[in-house]
Amino acid sequence: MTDPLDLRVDAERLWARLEALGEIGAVHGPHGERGNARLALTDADRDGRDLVVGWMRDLGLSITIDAIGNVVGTRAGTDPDAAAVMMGSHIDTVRTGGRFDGNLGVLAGLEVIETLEQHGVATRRPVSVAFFTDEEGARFQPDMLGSLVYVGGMALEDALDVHAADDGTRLADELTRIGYAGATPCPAAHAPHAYVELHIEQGPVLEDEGIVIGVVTGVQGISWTELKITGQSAHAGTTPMRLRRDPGYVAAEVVTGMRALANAMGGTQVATVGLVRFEPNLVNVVPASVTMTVDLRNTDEVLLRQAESVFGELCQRLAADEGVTVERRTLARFEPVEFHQEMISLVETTAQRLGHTTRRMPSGAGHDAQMLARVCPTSMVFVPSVGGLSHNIAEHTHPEHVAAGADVLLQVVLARADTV
Ligand code: HGY
Ligand code: MN
Ligand code: MN
Repeated sequence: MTDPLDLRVDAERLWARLEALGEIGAVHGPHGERGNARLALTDADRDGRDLVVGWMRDLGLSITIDAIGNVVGTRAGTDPDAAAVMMGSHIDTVRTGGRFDGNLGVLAGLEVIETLEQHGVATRRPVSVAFFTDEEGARFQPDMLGSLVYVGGMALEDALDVHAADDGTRLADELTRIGYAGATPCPAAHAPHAYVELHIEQGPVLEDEGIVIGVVTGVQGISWTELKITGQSAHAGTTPMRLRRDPGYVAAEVVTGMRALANAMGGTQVATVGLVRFEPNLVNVVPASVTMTVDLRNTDEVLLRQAESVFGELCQRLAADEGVTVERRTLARFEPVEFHQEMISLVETTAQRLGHTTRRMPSGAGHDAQMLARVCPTSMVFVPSVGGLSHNIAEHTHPEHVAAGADVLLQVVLARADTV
């Protein structure tokens, strides 16, 4: 029998599953890019869920689906009362997503379990793999919604009653429609013993520095705001500039103002306007209203609050100058999260034992791990993103890095699950 410390995943089997899941909601680009569009609770998300649940069933896992649609597959340990070591991530994607964001963490978790099964490795603790509902938050805000409910950070009723930003669809209705309104209560009755998530970095750092494994120390703070700017619709030709109350102009000032804010603050401050919707959106009509979103992030909570207050002051000044109203709605607000020191060190020493280069780093992106960190010792393993690209159908991670990340995940899980 192989010494558990020498166990490695079956990289081809893992890659084949990534390819298979990547065919669901596949998006093909003009230069051979192969991405994914599986917005939360759409038919494509349902099909992806069905595929992964089928693989869980094939592995003989006990499967739970909870009331917000989180799915957990568990391989029994020798001690039925022991809390599980959990791996996981998400399989919903943004509309222009890649095949690795989230998918890698879930399928690598499945691969770890299959490797244990294949080699007859028994563990005292159960080992589970989860995919959480609506991690992206692109359709239903906030992001990490499913894992937030899972850990008790958002009331189930409030989450079920979230309406999609674009067409107003109610989350609970979509969950029922795709057949994933589960019977298992949430928040979860028991916290995992530990949680570890493999994820692509989604940025340029590891690739730029030639490092294979990112040892993730935490997640930066996230602030999502929706603005509804209301002015006066008017004729584009007859209305003198001095009489205009143009929400489109205010929106443009917010876009450039956020870029200027991030540049002025420097450090880890980032600012993004990803959504702008004009009404009535016609060539010869001064807009009546504009709906837009602002995504601000910083690793430092004090600086993030500073950025938010500069943003708020800009909105007030623009509203007064242009004679429009600006209504603000918070879509997501999460403070920076520090992961568990022992788990961080375990990822680091494990990766180094396997011969991989490592560097410690915070995550610029939000992850389900930042919610699990509220209830159990948690850390993450990053692998490089080619060109630092993600939330782009060209997203790619080299097969050898996928295998390296999955092997680190396997060995971290074995270290916490107590092999017998
Ligand atoms: O927005 C994020 O950071 C994540 O992709 N939900
Ligand atoms: Mn992700
Ligand atoms: Mn993402």
